[in-house]
Order: sequence, then C-alpha cells, then structure tokens
Amino acid sequence: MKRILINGSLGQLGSEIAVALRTRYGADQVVLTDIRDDINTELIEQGPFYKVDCRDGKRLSEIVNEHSIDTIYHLAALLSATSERDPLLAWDINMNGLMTALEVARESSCAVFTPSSIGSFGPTTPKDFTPQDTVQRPTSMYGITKVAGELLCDYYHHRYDVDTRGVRYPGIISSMTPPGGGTTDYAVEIYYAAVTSKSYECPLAGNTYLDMMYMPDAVSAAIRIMEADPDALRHRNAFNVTSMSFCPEEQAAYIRNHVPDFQLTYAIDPVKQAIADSWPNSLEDYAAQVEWGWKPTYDLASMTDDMIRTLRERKANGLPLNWQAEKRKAE
Ligand code: AKB
Repeated sequence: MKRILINGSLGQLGSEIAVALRTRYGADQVVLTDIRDDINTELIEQGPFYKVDCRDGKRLSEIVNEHSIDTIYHLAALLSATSERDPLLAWDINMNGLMTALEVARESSCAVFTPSSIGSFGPTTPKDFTPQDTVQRPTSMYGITKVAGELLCDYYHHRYDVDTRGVRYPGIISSMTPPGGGTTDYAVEIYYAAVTSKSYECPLAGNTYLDMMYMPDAVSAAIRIMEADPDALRHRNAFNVTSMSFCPEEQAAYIRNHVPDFQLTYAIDPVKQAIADSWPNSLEDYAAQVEWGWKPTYDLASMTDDMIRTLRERKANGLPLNWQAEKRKAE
C-alpha cells in the first residue's frame, strides 16, 4: 500500500491529484501539505493536512516519518509570470523547495514526482514537435528553475538511487481549481469568461500556439508514471507529454460552437507574450508513449465540450464562478 505526501496540495494541480490519489489509495494514506490553509477547506477536512512551508525540511521529515510516507509528489512552485515578477523568490521556492523534498526523500527512501514544464525550453529549442532530448536554454527564471530541477532530480537518482520521476507539463486546463500566475492561465480564464460574460480580453496574441492538456489527463500522467515499471524507464524526470496545441483564435472558434456570440479581444501582456514566444508551439511525446504507455484522452473539441458543460452546470446550481476572486486568492 502506498503512503503519499503531496507538497503544494491546494494549488491547481495538487488539489486534483490529491482527490484522485485519495480515491485510489484512501484519504488517510494521502497526507497533504501547503503553505496556506484558507482555500479548499473541503480537501483539508477530508484527511491529514499540515500547513508547512515546502522549504522546511525538518518539519517535512517529521511528517514523512510519522505517516511512514514512501512517495512524495512535490508540486509546490511559482509559475512563469509570477516568477518573472520576483525571480529571487522563484529561485528560492522552486529550487530550495525541490532540494528539500529530495533530501527528505533520500533520508527516508521515498520516491519523488516533480513536474517540469514546457517552460524548460527556450527560443533556440526546435519550435514544432519539440523532441524529448533537445536544446534547453530557457530565458525565463521559471524555465531556468525547471531545467535545474530536471537535472537535480536526475542527480539524486544517479548519485543516491532516489526513485525520481516527472513529466514536462504543458498548460493545464481545469474546471475545478483556478491556476495562478502562469502564462497559459488565459486558456482556463477564457472558458469562465465565455460562460459568465460571453467575452474575454486575452493577454496573448491570437496566433500564439502553445501545448495544453485537460486536467484529467494531467492527473493520469502523474499517477501512471509513478506506477510505471522502473526497468522500462530510460528517461526519468522530464518526459514530454502533450494532448493538444492551439492558439487563442482556435480556442475561441471551438467556444463559439457553444456560445455563438462569444467575443475575443486582446490586451497583450508583454511579459506573458515574451514567455509564450520563447516556448514551443507543440511537443513530441513518443518517449512517454513507449516507456510508460502515455496516451491522452481529450483533444480541444472534447475538452471544450466538457469545460462549457461543467461550468454551465456549476453556474446553474449557484456554485461560485467568481473567477477573478478565486484567482486572486490562489495567487
Ligand atoms: C505556466 O504557464 O507557467 C505553467 C506552465 C506551462 O508551466 N502553466
């Protein structure tokens, strides 16, 4: 039986991986930590939760020992746009948080899942069908921490035999938890805006292509790679994974199948646009397919159908759809 610790468990990815892992292994087997405890109270009340800074190795060690943890999902990190606003804090949280998790894992023989990102690539990387093994010279602080994190995880595997694994996520889209501070956040906001006000002001140019993934596939990637046969893994910490690549104009066209009078306007955010322009248009994920059977289930059409249906249901049931307020809280 697995006993799992999730750092950054109340964030966009963490809160949905937590639900999936608690359903799979039991609520008491999945211990959550986060630096805050004032959001997602339902998740906090469903099983063990600790308010901890992910850089506090002493406290994390105590929790790992108390709960006999064998697997750590380290999901605490600042995203790309926030990292550009405060690069020193991004380095501190993204690198020292990861190093702390790896040290705890080394001391207590835990496996570690860490997400990398399309942000680990840069302007000199091949832009279309970016290969698994290629040039990585990112120009954002977020990207620098992601490449360094990939290398650090490889190091802990080779040097200390820690079972480190991870994927390079594209932008993740979810109907449940808002992201905070990412360049790809627009692709989530646009659905909320379509359902609430039928119009959206996009921070990226209409022809900016980026890789994206629907949350159910992102959760399944994290669980599948941690359950994969280690002997089959030639790569470990930075598998390219993708489901779809699209630009804002294409996404708006699919939204108009449900909201015909949906309006898309633009107010380009120069920081986000520069980051997006430095990232690939689309990834190639053959290694993940071959080494651990990666296969996404959603494309742009089926994700859009599901997002619009789910958000409309939430709206009809009177559940909060206050995107801006929820986003501010998450940031
Ligand atoms: C971001 O936009 O910063 C993230 C990512 C692609 O890593 N969603």
